[in-house]
Amino acid sequence: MKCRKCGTGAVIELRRHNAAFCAPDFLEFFRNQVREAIRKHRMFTRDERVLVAVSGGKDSLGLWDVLIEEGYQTSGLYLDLGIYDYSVESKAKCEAFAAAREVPLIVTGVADEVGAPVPVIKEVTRRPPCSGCGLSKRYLMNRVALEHGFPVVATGHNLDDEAATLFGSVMHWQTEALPRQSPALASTHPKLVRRVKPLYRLSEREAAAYAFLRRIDYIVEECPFAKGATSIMYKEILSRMEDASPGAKHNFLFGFLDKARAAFERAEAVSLQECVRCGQVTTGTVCAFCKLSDQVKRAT
Ligand code: Q46
Ligand code: ZN
Repeated sequence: MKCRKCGTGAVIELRRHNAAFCAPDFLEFFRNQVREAIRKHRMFTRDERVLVAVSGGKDSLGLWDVLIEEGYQTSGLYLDLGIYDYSVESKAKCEAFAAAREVPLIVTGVADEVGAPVPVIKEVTRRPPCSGCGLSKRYLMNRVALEHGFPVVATGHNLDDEAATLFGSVMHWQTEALPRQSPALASTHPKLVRRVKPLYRLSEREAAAYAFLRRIDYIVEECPFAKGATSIMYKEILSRMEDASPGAKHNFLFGFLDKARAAFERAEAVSLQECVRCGQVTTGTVCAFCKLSDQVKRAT
């Protein structure tokens, strides 16, 4: 196997691109895909400060690494979910990464903000852990960005994540979720920051290879609550399709983005208000996050 660029021995084959690369040329390919994502969706400029949401995993730390190398003004945001050893270890990985590169890292504890860590929220609400966790993460990312003056939050979602989310939304015909499936969500209210996913063109395997070749020390274990999540099942199904037909994930996601997404955009815009309690954006009177923390406080 020879590198497509320079002809020396390749370390990785990308069947989807019908190509193989040596280590330096793979790293350049990876960075090029990120550059293309940022350019195509006008994610952010060099004058803007970017808040990178990091979990300690290969995707988000890999993304942060690329953005630092590219000279963007970044800070990391680690949300401490309070999920046993997993959170202790993933926080340590983020802190070590930030310290080694001398970049700022903001740490916010879900337990401090909601009143309890994710495992307790799960008990109190009697709902799947990812429900309260996801809600808290989306809310806190936006609020922390606003409080610190960041116009945009970048997350490490990759092609596999995005294809699996799309698959889930299509399986259940969640037509309200489909227009929000995008590599870049604009700010639709002064209190909503932009949300972007610069790794959406890169697969999970490519993100793992990047982190490995860059010697990034990331947490390999998944969140203990990820086991049995339907998104994992969707990823497995899509990976089987990818094995049989390289490019299947890419075609599924990019076909939707290019050809179908616009058809699901709702004509009537939802009216956004500010939560009477916390001032963050909501469609009701009190936001879902304030309702969740009320429920947690009553029960604990
Ligand atoms: S949502 Fe669910 Fe994740 Fe939260 S509870 Fe764990 S698996 S961390 S991406
Ligand atoms: Zn609120």
